Amino acid sequence: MFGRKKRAYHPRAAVAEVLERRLLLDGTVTAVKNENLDVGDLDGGDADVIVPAGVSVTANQVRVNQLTIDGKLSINPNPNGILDPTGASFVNTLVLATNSSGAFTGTLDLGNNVLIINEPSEDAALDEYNIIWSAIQTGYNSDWLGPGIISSAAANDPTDQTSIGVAIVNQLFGGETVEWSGQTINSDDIIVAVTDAGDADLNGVVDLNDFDQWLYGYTGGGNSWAYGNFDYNGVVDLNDFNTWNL
Ligand SMILES: [Ca+2]
Ligand SMILES: [Ca+2]
Repeated sequence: MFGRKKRAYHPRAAVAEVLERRLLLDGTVTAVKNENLDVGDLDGGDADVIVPAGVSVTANQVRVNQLTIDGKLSINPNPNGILDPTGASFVNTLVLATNSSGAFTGTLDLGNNVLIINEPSEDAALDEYNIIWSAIQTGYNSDWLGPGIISSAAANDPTDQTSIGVAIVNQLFGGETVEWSGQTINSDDIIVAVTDAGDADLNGVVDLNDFDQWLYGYTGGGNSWAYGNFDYNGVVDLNDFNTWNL
């Protein structure tokens, strides 16, 4: 479940750092109401972070155990571009709040960055993947304005050539443990990446390998992003091909 190396974690330093930025740390990190609170590098180790409703927080990246969002969390744009590991966030659990109808109320803006979610098993990965898919679908259908999982980089791209891809690692790399965006990740982990529309295999470029992935989906292989479903509907079809061909 934890494919990457254990990170050094210094609780006292983290407390001082967090308090300085007007967050509270008492087992969980809870943002107080403060518009556009920028917390910089939010490397909380094993801590949990909660962004309550009505609160907006920005960070360079978020590396914590559980991340719960009812308000809005935005990852600052990474100046080195899409798929640079500098802005990579990783969590063990992501919870985007929903209302009583099941609609997402929380918003996660990935900017132009990536998110890795550690999963302990294949079943857990599938359950979480379906939720993440729904959250990105909600974001996509809002023109990336939210709620759900969105990308301000995609929203601000006048050519519509920026999107958010998602895959379980085993959809792209089989059962291998791989290095991806600077992290060692396992086959059950989930990767979410702001990348070029049509980048099925999430390597940051759109090429014939992505066409092959689309063709696999088009001929019945599956309807995930990794198999060419780039518009988050139920099917892989020529609209998705046209996205690849942008
Ligand atoms: Ca690609
Ligand atoms: Ca589609």
